[in-house]
Amino acid sequence: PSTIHLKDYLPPAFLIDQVELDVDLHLENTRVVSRLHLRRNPQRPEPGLPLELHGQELTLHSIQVNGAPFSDYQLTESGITLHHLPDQAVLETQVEISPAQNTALEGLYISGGHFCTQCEAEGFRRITYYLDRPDVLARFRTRISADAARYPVLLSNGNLIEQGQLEGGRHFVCWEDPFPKPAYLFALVGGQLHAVKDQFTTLSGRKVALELWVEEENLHKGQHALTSLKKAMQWDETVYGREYDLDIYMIVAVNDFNMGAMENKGLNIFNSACVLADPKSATDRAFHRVESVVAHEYFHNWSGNRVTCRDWFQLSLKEGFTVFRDQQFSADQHSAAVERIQNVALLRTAQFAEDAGPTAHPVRPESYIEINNFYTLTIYEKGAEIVRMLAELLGWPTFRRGSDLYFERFDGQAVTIEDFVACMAEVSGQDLSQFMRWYHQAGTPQLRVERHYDPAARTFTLTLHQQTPPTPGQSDKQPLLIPVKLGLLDAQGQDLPLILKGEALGDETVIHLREASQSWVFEQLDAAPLPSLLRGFSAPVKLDYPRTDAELALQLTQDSDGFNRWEAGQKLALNAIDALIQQQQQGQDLQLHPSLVSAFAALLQDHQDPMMLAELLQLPSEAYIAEQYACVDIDAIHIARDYARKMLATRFYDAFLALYQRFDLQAPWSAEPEQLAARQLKNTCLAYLVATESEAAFTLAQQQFEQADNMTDQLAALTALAHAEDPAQGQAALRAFEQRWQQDALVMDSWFSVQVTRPYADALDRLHQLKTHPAFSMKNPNKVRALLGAFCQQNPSRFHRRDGAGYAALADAVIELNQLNPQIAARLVLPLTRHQRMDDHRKAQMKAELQRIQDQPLSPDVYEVVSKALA
Ligand code: HT7
Ligand code: ZN
Repeated sequence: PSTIHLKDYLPPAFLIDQVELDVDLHLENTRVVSRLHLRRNPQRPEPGLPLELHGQELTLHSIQVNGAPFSDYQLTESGITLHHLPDQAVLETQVEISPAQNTALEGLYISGGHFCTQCEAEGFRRITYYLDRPDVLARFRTRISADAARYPVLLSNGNLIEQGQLEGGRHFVCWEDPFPKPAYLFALVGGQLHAVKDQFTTLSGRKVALELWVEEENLHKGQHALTSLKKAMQWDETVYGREYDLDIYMIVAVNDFNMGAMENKGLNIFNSACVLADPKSATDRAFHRVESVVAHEYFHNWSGNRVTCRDWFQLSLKEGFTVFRDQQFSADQHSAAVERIQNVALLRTAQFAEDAGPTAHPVRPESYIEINNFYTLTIYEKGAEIVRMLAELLGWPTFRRGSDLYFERFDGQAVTIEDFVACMAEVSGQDLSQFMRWYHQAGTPQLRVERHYDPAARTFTLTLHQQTPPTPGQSDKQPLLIPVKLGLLDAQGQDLPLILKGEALGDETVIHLREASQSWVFEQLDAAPLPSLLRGFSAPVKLDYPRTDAELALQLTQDSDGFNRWEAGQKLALNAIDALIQQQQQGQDLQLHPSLVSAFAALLQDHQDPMMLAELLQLPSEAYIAEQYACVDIDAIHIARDYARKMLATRFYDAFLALYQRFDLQAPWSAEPEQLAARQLKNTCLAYLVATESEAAFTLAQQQFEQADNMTDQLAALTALAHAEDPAQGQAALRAFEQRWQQDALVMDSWFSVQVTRPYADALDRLHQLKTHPAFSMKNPNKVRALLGAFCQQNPSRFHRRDGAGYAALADAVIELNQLNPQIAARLVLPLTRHQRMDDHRKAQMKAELQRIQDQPLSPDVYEVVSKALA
């Protein structure tokens, strides 16, 4: 497979002003007629350039130019090159495609008997020959015809302009999208669907019809998405001044989908897991996911659709900015501190691991083989952190002026990350050239902290050293501009006034670290303060900041920054777990460090915000613990964390029980924030209670399982029972759950995941059994993620079994999926690529499985990932 380089970017030889598509839908042989209104691109004045159209798995029937047959072309596997075209032309192609055979779920395919499309990044070329690149923006008119009884609903982008009956029981519709768009935003749906409808009135008084199209049996699961959509529409008007532009906004739910959702202009297509929710069948987490994904796709209408990417190297231009926007939205709807904690937890486990592994890449990559492999946590989450830092550096009002300028200046254009940052530099007058390194350098910077108090001078000197480790292809790293938000705490944990060079800065400030090492001298301090650094996680860095247990305990209970309170608790827990790991490695008896016990005592006494308390009581995940070590002892981590959890559960059994019983178990479900927080905290307590493996706790879990009127409580109880050491504890509940929910594909996903995340030796046997369950299918990405993804990513001690059977199971699945769905196969294989910090025995086994995959005929998607991991 060939590598595509950013440095080779050239504008297209032709532009397309208008596209007329005629799609005649049939399962096996859909006919697509496309008429492209072309003209030469003035940006490419070289004489006689041919037109190179992309096309994949298309059967070509005919080509005409300006109404006459045309034969001056060459056909290849990846497209068609047309020579000696006039400067302006209407090019008509007729092709045939087979949606029923399309298991890759890119282009036009079938899900649950409905036709649907996925065109980002390069799916449109599987529908017709086209300039399938984001810098070619055209107006689309789409005529769809299909069997009227089987596909009564036919949708595409824009406004419905015509419809009617045809012979042979067929019908047609015609849609026109007035906004020029790149082909990746094209969408088409055909099926027996039903709509939940609503309306939104924009700030300027326009009425927008909102339609959520689902299968009939899911109509009752649609309200939450529509409510979320209206909240998002209003939020974008209020916070970013952005109004919706078409008269209709449609969302369609499909069961087979490679990712979460897709922001096609006026016709979003969603994975049903990210749009359907009712309290009986969906957890609070699922409700939150629906709200944030609906908002994310809606926000793309400006950050992505109205202003799009020049090329796929600029992907984070739309994704990083849009994730930042959806995070701001969620923070405004819920607890801002808890939202930040959860986002950072994901970043620091999964994105930091990606940035330290063989597939590490800059947020603006230089090259790729398969663009689908670059829809990564780095592009999305680290990209969002970069935008967050910009907002922090500029301050919100200036950042907002920069965003207004960006949308105004580039509306209707395909642009670059430089264009975005240039707007921010222009409105702020700041030189952001050093800041651009965040986009170009891969790897997570490390910040080392030194502190010195001078009692005679009453000054406190804070010194920060930054260093970014080498990553594949980038050995030398330059210092970054790192915004560090901080406060100084006194002995009681109160914020001290900050005075730097005689200037009073209030309780909190943001210092700008630019050099490899830099110092700040804070004045007029009567005693050594405790710095509260990187408040709100103001930059995506690893902080090496040694503190005593007493200092961490002070921050945990007193820091005015919610994020840093949580962070101090995590650090205390990491220290205690590290001590347990060392005790094991030295063959000593395990003894939990008293500082963590005292921290839990303090937390459980202090009846604070229940949502925050539920977060504070969580121990760091095994994945995050593993992130702390250059050589990972996977078994020791599992044993140490489990021991700490059980010790805390036993020591505080009564406190957890009292807290658990504080909540009325019979209270009917409600979406109110207090109820949601209560469920979070109650289920955190239940997990600790059951960790003691006491009969009384199992009885509580059993009662909750039977009485719950909502999925959050039911699934929490099921998980507690099914993750007991004795597999018999969970058997009855698992069977009852299966009986109750076997018709609900989304709930069955949770049932699969619960079983394979059991942290015991039988988890892999369960995985093998469940692969033959009638509800499982390798062709459905949600099922693959629920079973194989959950086992490999959420059950580290079982995936990394010493006998290598976990690795073999993953490799077998990747080899099978490589044929069916390369995009999903290339994502699934990622846990096998994280072998660098494993012990030699496991490293060798992981590499052997990667080699076994590499020895197969591979898709470019899997080839790219596996070859990087073996390099
Ligand atoms: N912009 C979309 C990214 C995407 C995608 C979505 C569904 C299936 C395949 C896909 N490939 C790329 C989703 C988003 O970030 O909003
Ligand atoms: Zn997105």
